[in-house]
Amino acid sequence: MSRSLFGSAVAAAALACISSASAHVFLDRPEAPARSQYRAVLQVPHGCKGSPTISVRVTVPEGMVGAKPMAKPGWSIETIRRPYAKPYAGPHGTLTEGVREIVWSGGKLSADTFDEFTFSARLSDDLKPGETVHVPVEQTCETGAHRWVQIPAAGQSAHDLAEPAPALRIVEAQARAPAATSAKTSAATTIRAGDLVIERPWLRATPGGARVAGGYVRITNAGKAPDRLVGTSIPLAERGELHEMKTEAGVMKMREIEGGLVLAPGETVELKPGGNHLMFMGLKGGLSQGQSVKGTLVFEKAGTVEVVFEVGALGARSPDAGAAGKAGGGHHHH
Ligand SMILES: [Cu+2]
Repeated sequence: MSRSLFGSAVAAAALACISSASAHVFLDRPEAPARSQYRAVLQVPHGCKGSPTISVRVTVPEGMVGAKPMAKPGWSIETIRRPYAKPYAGPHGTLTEGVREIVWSGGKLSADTFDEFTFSARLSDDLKPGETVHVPVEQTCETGAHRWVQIPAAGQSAHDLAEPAPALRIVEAQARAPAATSAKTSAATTIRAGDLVIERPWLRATPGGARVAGGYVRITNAGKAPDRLVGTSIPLAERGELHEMKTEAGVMKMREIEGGLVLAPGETVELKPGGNHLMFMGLKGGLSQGQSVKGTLVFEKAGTVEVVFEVGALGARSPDAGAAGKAGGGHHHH
């Protein structure tokens, strides 16, 4: 195994706008409220001594339940299921086994660029506020590897370790501040376009450097004839697509909805996290919570409709919610 402190330092300097932790593989949200759904975004900031990364293997720690990787264009995903140490009661029944390892491979991440590898999991009741959970990552490069698996001993700092495992601190679930403005904004963000009622378009904030963003909206066809959502755009993105989520061999994957999304008369279609969504690719900049972004929705019959997307929190499940990994927390980029 080769490891170069010099190479790490160069990569870190090149990525000075990220964080001082960028020499290591790390979680972009290192804290999460107890019992929340956590979106683990692993930042892989460099290769191995200049050699490109070709595989990333994550061990899902005990207590992170129902793990599911996010699809990643250009990479294939393998999940390894094993029994948990104990059964976990959850909203969808008791889970006795699940995904314990996730391997992304088949891609190639050059040593002078960084990327993100994402999975989602529920933090079980066993993970108490104040605890730290470690998410070991093995990074394989064309030449060499890094094993980010070291866990600090009691009293030791992760900074003293050469290859620390990414760490997640569990914090007290916070009461969310009431969304005082939501009633007003939701009225303002309902648009009628012919027979279509378009409600509450929103985007998810993006972590630093991300080049894709998810978008969501609710559309009701109040007319008598079907229509179809066929496209979307925001000026910040090279292109917008309509995506659906499909489970293939136990892995949730997203892909483009062919022929557009059918809006049947009298029906409401909800684009939301985990389901059908808008996907904006080739972002030229980041999206921060609280921003308003002009864009369009394109319909077969109703034509191009201008909308304003509100930007919700990183990983939020809804436009009013806090970040999935940090409800009510103040995670801001810049
Ligand atoms: Cu997508």
